[in-house]
Amino acid sequence: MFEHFKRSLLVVGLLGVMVVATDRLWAADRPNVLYILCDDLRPDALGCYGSAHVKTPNIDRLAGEGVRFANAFCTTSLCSPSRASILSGLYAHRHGVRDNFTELPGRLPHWPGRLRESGYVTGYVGKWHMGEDNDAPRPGFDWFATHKGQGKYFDTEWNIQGAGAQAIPGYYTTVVTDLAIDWLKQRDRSKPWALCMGHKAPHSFYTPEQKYQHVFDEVRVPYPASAFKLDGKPEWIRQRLTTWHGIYGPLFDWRKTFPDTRPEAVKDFENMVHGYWGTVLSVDDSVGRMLEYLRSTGQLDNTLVLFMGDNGLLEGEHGMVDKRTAHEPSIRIPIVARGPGLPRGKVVPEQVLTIDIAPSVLDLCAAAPLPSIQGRSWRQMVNAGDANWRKAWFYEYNYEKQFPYTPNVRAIRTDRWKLMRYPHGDGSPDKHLVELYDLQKDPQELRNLSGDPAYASRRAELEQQLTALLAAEGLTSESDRMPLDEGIQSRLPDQKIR
Ligand SMILES: [Ca+2]
Repeated sequence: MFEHFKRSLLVVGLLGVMVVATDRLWAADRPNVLYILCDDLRPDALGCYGSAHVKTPNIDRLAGEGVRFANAFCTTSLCSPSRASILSGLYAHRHGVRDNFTELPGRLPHWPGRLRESGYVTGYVGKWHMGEDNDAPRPGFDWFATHKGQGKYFDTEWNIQGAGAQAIPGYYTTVVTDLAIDWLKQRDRSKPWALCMGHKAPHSFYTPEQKYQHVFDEVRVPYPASAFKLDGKPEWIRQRLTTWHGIYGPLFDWRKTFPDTRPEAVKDFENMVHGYWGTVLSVDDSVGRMLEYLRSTGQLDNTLVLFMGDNGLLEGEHGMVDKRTAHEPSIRIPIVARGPGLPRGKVVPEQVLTIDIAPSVLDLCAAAPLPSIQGRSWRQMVNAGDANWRKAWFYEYNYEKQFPYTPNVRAIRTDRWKLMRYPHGDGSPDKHLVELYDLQKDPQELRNLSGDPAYASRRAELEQQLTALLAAEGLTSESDRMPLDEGIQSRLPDQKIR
């Protein structure tokens, strides 16, 4: 009897060693992955990126204990195309999601799917936003919880694992966090996990939680100076001022009577920005809850936590709201990462892109890379530097008939310069003025140098470099297809796609 008990103890002991060994294996080169995606989050709405007003202690802590990318960009500043780029490592012209109504192709390889093939259990919870009317589970995930379209800040109808839409009462950011933690509690514990959280916040229409509705009441928010410095800029920027995407327009419904160019109408703009900031406070609470869950379950240090936004957002700069253009506020995104394989407390100045996320995550998790993608892993660059890291890249956006407020855009951004072209779409010469900025001397893009003879050779050089970058990806004036630019229109977008 006693011998049997001793043998049992030995077996239990051995099992214990095996479990510990498996845990150690994950900790060494198979970290868990918590990926947190925000919608339309400007870096400067976070404390760690310099916000004077929005307090985000949890996201700041993540940055302080990990890596903060100071120059991170999206390759197309539009929700669905950018989300598809983050997942696949491809530009929009390759993955094919060119507007907000196109489904991610089911057979397109993406990084969570590749992690699943390499032995991870994978989950997705939150806003997916590729394929507007589809809330069904997508390929590559063991567990999938989403909703149709944009979701709502309150009482969204969730479809969990394809069980059918059912409203869950409460604030979106809180509910998505509850669902995420519930899944982590009941997941398959025999494997490392990768969980993607898609926040709705801080996407318009900006509705903060009740407790954060009045936090910024005393903060005055004027239109930015660049809104009044439009001399030397293309005419379409002036035409945009009074549209759905201009500062004198409806401001996503914050302004009831429009266009309104009166100085006192800035109050509507201020209210809009206050609302936007308020939604970010709840995101920070969510990050805090997730980090505390990981810490309290002993998983914080073997989990790669990656926090980012899908695209930038114009908040009055150049008289614009929304995104889509290649101006700095439209293309800048926050990326903060913490975990195994990454330094602590480092700020990375190199230019990194949405398309780098897939190869970087797979690299950090020792999973096989995705074939023939366009992004690059920054793991080595972040840790040891990389003299060959990119110094220039191109940006692409295609004119949308449903949102006729931005022309076709092909732009190049180097470490110092930016040149934006607005192709007409039929191969004929560009009809809009080119924009050229010296980002070192003029980071706010106030002075368009494209017509200045002193910069003629710089302009020619950047135009050639842009053509070469596009050609390297197979995009020539014949093969780079885009819609015909039908000009800036004053009509509002259809009610159901706002
Ligand atoms: Ca977005």
